[in-house]
Amino acid sequence: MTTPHPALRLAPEVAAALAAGAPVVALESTIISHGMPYPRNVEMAVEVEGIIRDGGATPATIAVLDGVPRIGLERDDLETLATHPDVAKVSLRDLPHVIARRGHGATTVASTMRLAALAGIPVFVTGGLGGVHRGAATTMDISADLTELGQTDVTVVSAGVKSILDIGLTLEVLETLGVPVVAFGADEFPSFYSRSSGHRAPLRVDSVGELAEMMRAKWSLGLRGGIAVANPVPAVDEIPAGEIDGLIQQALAESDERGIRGKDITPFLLGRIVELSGGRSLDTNIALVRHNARLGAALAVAYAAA
Ligand code: PSU
Ligand code: MN
Repeated sequence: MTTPHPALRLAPEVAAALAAGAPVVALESTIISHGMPYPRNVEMAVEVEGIIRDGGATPATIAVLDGVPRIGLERDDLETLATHPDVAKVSLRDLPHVIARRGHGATTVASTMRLAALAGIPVFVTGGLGGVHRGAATTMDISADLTELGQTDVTVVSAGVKSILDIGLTLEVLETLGVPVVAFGADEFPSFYSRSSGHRAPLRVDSVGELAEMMRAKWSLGLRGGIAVANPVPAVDEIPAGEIDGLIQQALAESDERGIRGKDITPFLLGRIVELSGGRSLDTNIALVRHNARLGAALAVAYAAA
């Protein structure tokens, strides 16, 4: 077991689970503060922690509160993240600043991965990964989620990459960075709201035992970095690509018109897609996070058992 970094504050149950070598699943907080509207965000956060417990693992939602990186939160903390007017979206580059000013920060996939690794947690569940934005050839807008996957030893379970991003280029960058990208139980790489993306998944795995084996194989060889597990949204919950694509195009056009840039782009697009879909995209988003939580808990259990 890795000794958790002393700058982190671990919830007692998370510290106990890690010390015992019991399964723990990390969860991010940008999805709460900047990815979903209140009160569905906090309801989702509480429910997902319950799903992870039911799956036999201890949930550890990660955020920065009053400048302290926290691993495992209380209900009140989740409420703060969902409602406080001044919660920064904190990617890797933002961590020193939010800590220095003793602020609140919701962590993205990149910063959650790093804090999870510093705590000694190898499995992390989220909704969607950041990636290469459309038009990145001129904007150079590529999420730090990708570079973090290239260097930090945490397996991230998501529902793939949204088509607000350039999915093909995202897969190319992950290949360059040496990140195994695995579709779970599918041949096609999923696109978050949809089971399809038009891109074949680089790798396919059908059992959590094999995923756990991959984690061991990768890290025992000293191959640094994460594994991206893409878990397709259940068919009953998906919004077919043909239906969501028009809304995504409209949201992208509006973000261009309004000159939205950088870290504000993803939250803007997600919010607009919820509005334009009449709330349907939010239902799908919550359904896929639940589905990922079940897989992540099973994976954490399988990896801890080995
Ligand atoms: N995709 C979602 N919901 C989210 C995000 C992405 O469906 O909440 C968040 C995640 O925290 C992800 C971040 O790590 O957006 C990526 O932001 P950026 O592109 O600015 O790195
Ligand atoms: Mn960006």
